[in-house]
Amino acid sequence: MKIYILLFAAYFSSLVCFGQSSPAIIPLPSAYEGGASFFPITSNTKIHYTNDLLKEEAYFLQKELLGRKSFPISIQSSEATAPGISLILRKTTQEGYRLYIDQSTGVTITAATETGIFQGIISLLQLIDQAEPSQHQLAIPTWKIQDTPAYAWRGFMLDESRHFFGVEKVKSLLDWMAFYKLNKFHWHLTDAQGWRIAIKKYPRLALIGGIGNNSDPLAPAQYYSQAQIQEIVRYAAERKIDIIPEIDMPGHATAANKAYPEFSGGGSVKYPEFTFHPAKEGTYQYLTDILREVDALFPAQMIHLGGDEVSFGNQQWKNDPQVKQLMASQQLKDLKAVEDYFMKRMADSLFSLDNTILAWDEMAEAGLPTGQSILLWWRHDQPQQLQKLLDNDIPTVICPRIPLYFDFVQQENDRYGRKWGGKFNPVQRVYDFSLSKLNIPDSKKPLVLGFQANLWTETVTDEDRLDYLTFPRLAALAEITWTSEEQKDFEGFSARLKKHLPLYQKAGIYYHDPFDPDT
Ligand code: TNX
Repeated sequence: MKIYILLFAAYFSSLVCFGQSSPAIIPLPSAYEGGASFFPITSNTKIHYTNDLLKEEAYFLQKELLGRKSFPISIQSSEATAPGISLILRKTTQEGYRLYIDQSTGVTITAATETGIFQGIISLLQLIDQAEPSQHQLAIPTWKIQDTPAYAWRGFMLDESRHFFGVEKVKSLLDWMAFYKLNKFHWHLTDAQGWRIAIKKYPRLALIGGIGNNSDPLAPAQYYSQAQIQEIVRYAAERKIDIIPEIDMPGHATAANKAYPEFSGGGSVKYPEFTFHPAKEGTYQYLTDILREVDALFPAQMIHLGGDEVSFGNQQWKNDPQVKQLMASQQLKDLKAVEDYFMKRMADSLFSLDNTILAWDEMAEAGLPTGQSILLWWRHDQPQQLQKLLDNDIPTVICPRIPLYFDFVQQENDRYGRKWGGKFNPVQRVYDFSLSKLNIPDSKKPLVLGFQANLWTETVTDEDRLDYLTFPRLAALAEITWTSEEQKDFEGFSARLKKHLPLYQKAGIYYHDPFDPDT
């Protein structure tokens, strides 16, 4: 067995990836060869699995073949006796999968885990999507692929506070994330403009906090019921995606404070009622009760606590007698220390629920529990924040505004959307981003878990606009998180992307076409 694995590894590492055409798979696989002939999937082809753990994956492939190509084929829980599609779990230490398509023996997907099998299925589906349509067969090019992700964190964030999109759109985004092997969905569910998750103990959070959005402060309440959340979590799990909910605190709390003003810590002239109150014991109990329900809804055991931009709204803390008393008793020297104290207490609550704590880079020096916290570096104009995270040995997700904020426009002449000092995020800027742009010493590189793009939705008023900002940059994101830096090449990516644009069109996605200056 061991020898087989070694031979296998040696064989694939000898494959030459460059200078030959590549499969139109995004993200580009680590190693591949072949592709010159075809294996036909016909209505007699069967999906085979022998390990019960793979039942769900087999069913997923069956369902997708029917859905995408109107092609029903059956599943057999036995080894293949004729050319078919075999799903095989095999012990290896390597992440990822092997997809081997042979003219006479058919399709074999091998991996160490169900997730690896799923990733192999996705690559197969990308090839199937591009197969010439025919009623009787799907001709799949005979690629032999060995594939391993470069990073464990391949994330996308959606803000549903500023505008709300609902179950169907979120499911469609999860479909596309899975299609691009992205695996972490960071769900920004609360912010100043709206609270979007039902909490049983505090029903007014959704009923009152859910009223309004960035376009219309009086829009009827929109939020997810707990049953809807569970449905979305299940849908994501089927696609091997973890969902990380964000309950933003102590800032960005205006919507919650509208519902339960007794826990408000006030704000500033520009951002009234922006914070929770850091010096009332009740606030910590209230938020802990909320987190207990959130924890029960999200099995990934990771919750994002925000911690960003608290300074926008903590001016009232300065003159509050209770805050002054807290500062004296806890020896907190300034308002930043109050902020850190707040986050540390809430992190302790989450820690006791055995959750990993996530927060924005403002929390670099708050002393959140080591080994149990992950921070996200977003302020591209403050590289010293990234430096601090790494100096403090904090596992980090990289999501700088430039180039990974998808609310920033992707072309010069867009009228809506953001830019930063004239800079914006065209698909090539996203694609060209990599760790080597950041000057990180080799010894600190293992702290980087991966990359994430964030879609903030102040300017995203409807689904078309969401699509227009997300596609095709989601494909570029996939490639910076999965494909190794040495393999990246924008020209090759563009050639593959051109084959994906018709898929967006077919799915009714309102995408931006980077190759057509008129879109
Ligand atoms: C900054 S990123 C924010 C968001 C905004 C975004 C707009 C972060 C942690 N905070 O609240 O929506 O900029 O680009």
